[in-house]
Amino acid sequence: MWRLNTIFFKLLLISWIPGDIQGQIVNGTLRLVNTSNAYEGRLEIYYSGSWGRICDYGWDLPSAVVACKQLGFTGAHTAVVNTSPEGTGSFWIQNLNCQGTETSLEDCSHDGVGVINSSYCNQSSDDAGVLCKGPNDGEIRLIGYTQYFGRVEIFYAGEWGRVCKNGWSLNDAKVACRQLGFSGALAYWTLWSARGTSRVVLDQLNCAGTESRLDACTHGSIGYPSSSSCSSNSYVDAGVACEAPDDGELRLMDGNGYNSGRVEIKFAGYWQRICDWGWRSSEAAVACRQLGYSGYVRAATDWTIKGDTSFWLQGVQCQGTEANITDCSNVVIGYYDDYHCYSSSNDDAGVYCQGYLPGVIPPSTTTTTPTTTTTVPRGPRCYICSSTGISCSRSRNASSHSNFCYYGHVCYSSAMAYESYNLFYSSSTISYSYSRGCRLPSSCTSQEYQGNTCTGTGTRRVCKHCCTTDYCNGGAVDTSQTSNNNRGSSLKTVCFKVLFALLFIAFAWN
Ligand SMILES: *[C@@H]1O[C@H](CO)[C@@H](O)[C@H](O)[C@H]1NC(C)=O
Ligand SMILES: *[C@@H]1O[C@H](CO)[C@@H](O)[C@H](O)[C@H]1NC(C)=O
Ligand SMILES: *[C@@H]1O[C@H](CO)[C@@H](O)[C@H](O)[C@H]1NC(C)=O
Ligand SMILES: *[C@@H]1O[C@H](CO)[C@@H](O)[C@H](O)[C@H]1NC(C)=O
Ligand SMILES: *[C@@H]1O[C@H](CO)[C@@H](O)[C@H](O)[C@H]1NC(C)=O
Ligand SMILES: CC(=O)N[C@H]1CO[C@H](CO)[C@@H](O)[C@@H]1O
Repeated sequence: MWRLNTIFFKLLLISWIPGDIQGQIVNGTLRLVNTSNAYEGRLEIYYSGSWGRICDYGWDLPSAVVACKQLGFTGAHTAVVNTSPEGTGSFWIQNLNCQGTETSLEDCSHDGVGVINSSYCNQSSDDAGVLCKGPNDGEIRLIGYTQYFGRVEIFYAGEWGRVCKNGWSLNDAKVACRQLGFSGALAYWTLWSARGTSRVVLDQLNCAGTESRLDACTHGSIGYPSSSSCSSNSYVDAGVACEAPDDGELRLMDGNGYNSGRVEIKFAGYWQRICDWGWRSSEAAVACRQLGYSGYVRAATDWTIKGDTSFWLQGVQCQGTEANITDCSNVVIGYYDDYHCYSSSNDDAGVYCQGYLPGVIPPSTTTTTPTTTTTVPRGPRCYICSSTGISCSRSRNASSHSNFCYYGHVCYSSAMAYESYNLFYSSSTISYSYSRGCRLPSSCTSQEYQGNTCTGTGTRRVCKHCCTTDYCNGGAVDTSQTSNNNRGSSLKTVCFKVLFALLFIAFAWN
């Protein structure tokens, strides 16, 4: 009997939902009209047998909180004015002034039911609306290239929306990355190019940088960003690159597969290019060291095969003794200028490293590319690049980059012509690539500076030259030097076959 009473009492409680007793709607009941989702819309209130509008004159967040709670939500994010689409018919109340603790709107002070001043409540606009709180609000995710690198989306009103770039800064990016569980932010973007198509829900973020979530930062009205700069049809997405455990890793691409290539660097889980602007022997030395080679042969600019991503780095400045590229100065991630680094051009930094990675010996089937040797004429002039087979499609004005002299331009008197051979080994043959141009004496590698340095397997030898005086010496391949085996450590055949297979898998994977 007692139990039955309890159940009956519970049923009674459950059915005691204000506004609907036995199917009859009572004064003060609220409803959301014309909602695009379950959490927001225009408000209507019931009095004397009919639904009417609520005027947005006096409408504020405490009132919206009361309205949302009355509707069964936990609270409100935004008090919406001039709600669209607008309502039709008459307003019931205006000038609501809730404290936020009331249980229904009619408990709040207002000008009286049906008391409407048309100076404030225009029949063809001025509807009050709400965007109420829901579960998972404020969660964020990245849409882009990797889990660390993308444009930011944030969850409100039951769906993922976009974050507008206005006011977006590194501090905001730091908070976003921390909220995602990463240690910090490397860079931020205010013009993410693969823009989102969903609704822009948040803008004017202004984080101090110490918050643990984006929604704890100062921000604009949730769901109602500044209309002038955050149009959903525009490129307005805020983007971030968050710190990843393997930031700064290097790899060689589009080279001989063993010890040469253009250099790519990984940040935010994503491989991108390094621009050759400012790329000299000291940077090449660090890159080769970090990659695990015993040394470097030379730095290369304008790598013939260009990368197809953007650049992560430009103008990095190394002493030459650093362990990692990221230990060098001027490592500014993600920012490069179109003047020095064109994504669509061959502006990739490259290296020719010395030796091979431990245990890696190229198979004897390595293709060799015989190169004709040419005698280098004397004089401080660069060579017309078309004769070297290196693309000359870009004609940069050498005088605007005092440190560099590009192919096809006349050298300054202080620059020197050079001719350089790079060795590609196999167990039975040596092949080499060959390039020439002009550069400042200070950018010759130490080996080049010493003149002829010979390396080889002992059966055939190829040497390279760099100018040691104001003009080049004879550029013919010098076969007179004794050899200096350039291979990595000699391991047993079985061992290196396994390692080579691993290397092959690594390259295929990439
Ligand atoms: C409902 O509100 C109207 C307008 O204020 C009032 O005239 C009417 O008496 C109310 N009805 C009830 C049941 O409170
Ligand atoms: C409506 O508001 C205007 C402006 O505040 C005021 O001048 C006018 O007297 C008000 N009308 C009524 C009927 O209260
Ligand atoms: C109401 O607002 C609309 C649009 O702002 C305007 O065209 C109209 O003249 C206004 N009507 C009154 C009565 O103020
Ligand atoms: C250098 O970078 C590699 C990743 O390429 C990393 O494993 C290593 O710990 C770094 N070394 C130093 C000294 O920072
Ligand atoms: C390079 O630029 C300088 C100054 O802007 C100009 O005087 C010179 O003619 C240019 N040289 C070439 C080869 O375009
Ligand atoms: C309940 C309600 O007001 N529904 C309206 C939603 O908006 C459309 C037009 O936008 C109206 O036709 C409906 O009457």
